[in-house]
Amino acid sequence: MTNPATHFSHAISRRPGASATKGLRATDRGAPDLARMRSAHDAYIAALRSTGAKVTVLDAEEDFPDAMFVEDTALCLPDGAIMMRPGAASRMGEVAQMRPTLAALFNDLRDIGGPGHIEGGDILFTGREVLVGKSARTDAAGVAELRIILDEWGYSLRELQTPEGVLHFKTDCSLLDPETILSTRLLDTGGCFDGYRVLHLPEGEEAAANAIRFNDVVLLPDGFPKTAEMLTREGYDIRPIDNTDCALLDGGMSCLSLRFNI
Ligand code: CIR
Repeated sequence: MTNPATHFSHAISRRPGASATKGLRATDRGAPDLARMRSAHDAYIAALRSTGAKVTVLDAEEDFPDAMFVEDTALCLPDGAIMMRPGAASRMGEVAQMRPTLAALFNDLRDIGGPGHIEGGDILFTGREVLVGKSARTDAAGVAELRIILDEWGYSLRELQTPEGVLHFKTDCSLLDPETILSTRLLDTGGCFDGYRVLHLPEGEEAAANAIRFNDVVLLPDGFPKTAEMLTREGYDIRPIDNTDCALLDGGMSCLSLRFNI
């Protein structure tokens, strides 16, 4: 039986729109180059498809500059999908845009109704548990509402804290296999990954932390040679993807898709 945290039959992505140049960012290091961003996005989709998965690519959504970061709109599990409630006001409307697509695929579709907030980037499903980092986007009330649904579905949820100044929990970590987490040293303090094998990002390459294990490959931001070498040495089949432009908007590999089995 394949692990639902690493092996997927489907993914959903959304093409970057021209409005992506206005996407949220903690620090303004310039606007993304749209042509390069779109070609990196194409390479990302091709890497997902190369594993045999079906990838649905939704049209760009110009009204929502961050809509390409679809991961934040939902949590998809074998039992059903849960629509999130983003903590960023400008991103709230993205959820309604995604909902019909997931409603057509999942029999059990739930909603985080509020008043709390939670974004998918703060949730790491490892197969044995769901780790959720509170952050500037995800609050205790949002986590509590998620917990009620996950209790019903039989998952254990562990509430953690995303470090100050880090956008999402998964900005700083990724699941490489059901036993192994790739993490920055900053996040891996306080025992949040006790019971897992942890590979630390080499110093200076912390920006490579947001990778994804997708079937038998690991999509990794390009340009981090020490991390690429470490993961290859550990036996992972890595696919480097240009993340230059998404990085300007604080995005990485996980943000660009919803991944699930149906
Ligand atoms: C934002 O600030 O919401 C977007 N510019 C980036 C979202 C990245 N999403 C993710 O890490 N799951």
